[in-house]
Amino acid sequence: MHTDSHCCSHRASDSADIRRDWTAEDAFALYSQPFPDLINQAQTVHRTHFNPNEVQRSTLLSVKTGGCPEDCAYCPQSAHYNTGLERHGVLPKEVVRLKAEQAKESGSTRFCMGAAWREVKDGKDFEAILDLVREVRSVGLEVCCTLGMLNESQAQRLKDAGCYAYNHNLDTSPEYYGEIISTRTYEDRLRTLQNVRDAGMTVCCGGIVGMGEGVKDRLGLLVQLANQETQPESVPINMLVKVEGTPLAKEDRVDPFEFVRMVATARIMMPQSMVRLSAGRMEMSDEMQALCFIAGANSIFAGEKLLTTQNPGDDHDNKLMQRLGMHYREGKECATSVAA
Ligand code: SAM
Ligand code: DTB
Ligand code: SF4
Repeated sequence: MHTDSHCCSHRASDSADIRRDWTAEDAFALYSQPFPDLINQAQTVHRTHFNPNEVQRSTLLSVKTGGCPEDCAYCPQSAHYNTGLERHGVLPKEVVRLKAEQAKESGSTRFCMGAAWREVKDGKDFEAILDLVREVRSVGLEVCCTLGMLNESQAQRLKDAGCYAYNHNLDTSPEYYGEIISTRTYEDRLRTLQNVRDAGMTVCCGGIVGMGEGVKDRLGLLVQLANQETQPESVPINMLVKVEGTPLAKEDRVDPFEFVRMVATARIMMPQSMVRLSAGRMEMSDEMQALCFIAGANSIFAGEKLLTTQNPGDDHDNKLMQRLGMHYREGKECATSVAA
């Protein structure tokens, strides 16, 4: 039976069924099973740890948009590509508070603030972000930030301001990484993840499917995530949003079954993590999303916008939940359990 103890994407402690010695062969053996066997295994694992009918919601807000010096080939916010995006500096506190209140009102339990930075730099902008973290925390939402690379003291200051989780994706396998990003290394990413852990924040770390990578790279990412000393509490699985002007704008469409296989494999390898069905839902049919939930996805981004691109919105999502007889996770326990 599932337990209800997984408030706010947080687990109290790892249990014995968490393996951290996955090999590429193990992952491939899971992934390549006959589809019904794979789904059955993933759903069985899912039911052991979670309510299979429940989905948690997070709301994203881009608090600093565009003009990023990194060259991530998928990203509309990179200054290396002309995507026609309107840039803005760190948003005022009043604007962010209003968005956070609306997010809470609509049923989100987590509010994730993103900045198009390569790394956090000490100074005015970081002080403004710390202020935003305190403000959103005071609304009674779990706060998550995604700001690029962080050093140890910056991670500690974020944590002390009330930031609960930090999103920092590995995106793909170490082998394929250089095809997608040249301005930073896999090791840079791992170092920030360690700083986040050491500061006591929870880790949100996942990747993107559909960037021209092979199955080996997708599974290489999952092996990296699952073999970490502590598995990430949240694992966002994004399907590439193809944005005009980026080098990946013309990539082939991902086979929906391949994507569902990826979700199911993530669920089996990281049994206690929240698996978040992240970017790309505009291109997914309701049936494909339902398959992802059955395969163990138990979180989504809510609202009409991700950071800069479109997302299905509450009306659509609420209808889907209703048709599936599923429900959203309530946020009440959350606000008390993460009191700063
Ligand atoms: N600049 C910070 C960083 O890179 O960590 C934070 C913001 S960045 C936009 C957050 C994540 O969004 C990226 O790591 C990537 O996985 C995801 N992302 C960005 N553009 C995407 C796209 N077009 N499709 C799918 N996921 C995307
Ligand atoms: C994640 O893995 N996906 C979210 C969140 N973490 C920050 C971001 C998706 C961004 C999609 C492109 C955009 O809207 O700019
Ligand atoms: Fe986009 Fe983040 Fe890469 Fe900057 S670092 S280009 S915001 S994904």
